Amino acid sequence: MLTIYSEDHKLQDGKAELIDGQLLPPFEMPRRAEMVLERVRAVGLGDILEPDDHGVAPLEAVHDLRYLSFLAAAWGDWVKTGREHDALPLNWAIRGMRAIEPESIDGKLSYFSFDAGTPITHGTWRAARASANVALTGAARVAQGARAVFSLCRPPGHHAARDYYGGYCFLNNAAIAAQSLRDLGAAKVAILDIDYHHGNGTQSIFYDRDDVFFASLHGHPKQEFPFFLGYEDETGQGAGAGCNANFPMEWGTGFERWFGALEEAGQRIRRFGAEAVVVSLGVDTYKDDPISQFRLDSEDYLRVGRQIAGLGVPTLFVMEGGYAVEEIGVNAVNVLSGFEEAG
Ligand code: OKP
Ligand code: ZN
Repeated sequence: MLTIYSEDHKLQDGKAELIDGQLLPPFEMPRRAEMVLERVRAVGLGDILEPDDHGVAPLEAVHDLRYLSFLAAAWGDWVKTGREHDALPLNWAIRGMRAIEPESIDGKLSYFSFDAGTPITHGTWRAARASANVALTGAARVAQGARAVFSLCRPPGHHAARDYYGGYCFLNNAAIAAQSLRDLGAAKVAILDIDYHHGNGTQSIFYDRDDVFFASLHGHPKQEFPFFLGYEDETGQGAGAGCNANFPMEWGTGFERWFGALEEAGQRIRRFGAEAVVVSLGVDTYKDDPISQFRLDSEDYLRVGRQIAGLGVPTLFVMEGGYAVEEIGVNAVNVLSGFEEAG
C-alpha cells in the first residue's frame, strides 16, 4: 500500500493546549506522525510519496471562504497585536448571543473555533494545507485505480467543519478527500470514522447530502468530547436523510462491542452502495490512550483492517487521532496490514 507523507506536518508544533483545566504541552505533537512513518518503513508497507499541491479549489469545495481567509491570516493578525506565543480563543457565542464575525483577531479566534485545545501557531496554516494535500494526493491515486492508499495526515481533520476549527483540526482532510473522489467520478462515497471522537465536522459538512454517507464509531457525547454532536438519532436531513449513522459507545467499551458496531456500520455502507470509502483512521480507541476511554488492543487493529477490506471497494485511509505515541505506529499500521492481508 502506498503512503503519502509530507514533512510539513512538523510546522504544527504548538506549545500549549488547554486540557482538563490545565495549560499543557499538546498531545497532538509532531512525533505522532514520525512514529507512524517509522512503522510504515519497518513493516515495508510500500512506497512513501510526497503530496502534490492541489491548490485552493478543493479546500473551497468543502470550507467557507471567509473561514479560509481567517485561517490564512490568523497568525499574522495575532502577531500584529504584539504576541508571539500560540494563539488560543478564550470564549464563545452561546445560546442567545450574536453570531457576528468580530473585527479583532481575538474575536475572530472565538468566532471560528469551538475549543481552546487547538493552538494556532506560525506554521499552522502551512501544516494544515500540507495535510489536506496529503489527503488529496491519496484520493487522486484511489481515483486512478489503487485498491488502497494511506494518507498520513497531520494535523488531523475530522472535527473541522465548513467554517470552524477545534479538536486539533483546521481543514477537514477526510471531507476534502471524499469531495475530491466525488469530483473525480465516484457517484457515491462513504466515510467511515473509527477515531475515538465523533467526527462532528465531517458529519456536519455532508449532513444534508445523499452522495456522501457518514458513519462514526465514538465515545458517547453524553460523556465525551466534542459533546454536542454524535447522538444516534442524528440520521441526516433533507436529501441526506438516512445517510448519517452514529454509533456512540460508553467509556470502557471493549473490542467485541466496538467490533459489532463496526460490522453494522459496514452493512450500512454496503447498502448505501458506496463506490469508494474514506476511513478516518484514529487509533485513540487504544486501551492506553492518554485522553480516551475505550479498550482496544494492538492486535485488534489487524482485525479492523481485515473487516474494512471486506467492504470490497477502493479505500483511502486518512490519519486522524491516536495519542499513545509509543504505540501509535504499531496500531495504525496494524489496520493497514490487516487490510492488505485480506486483499
Ligand atoms: C482529536 B481527534 C480530553 C479533552 C480532549 C480535544 C480532543 C481532540 C481529539 N479530556 N480535547 O479526534 O483525535
Ligand atoms: Zn480522536
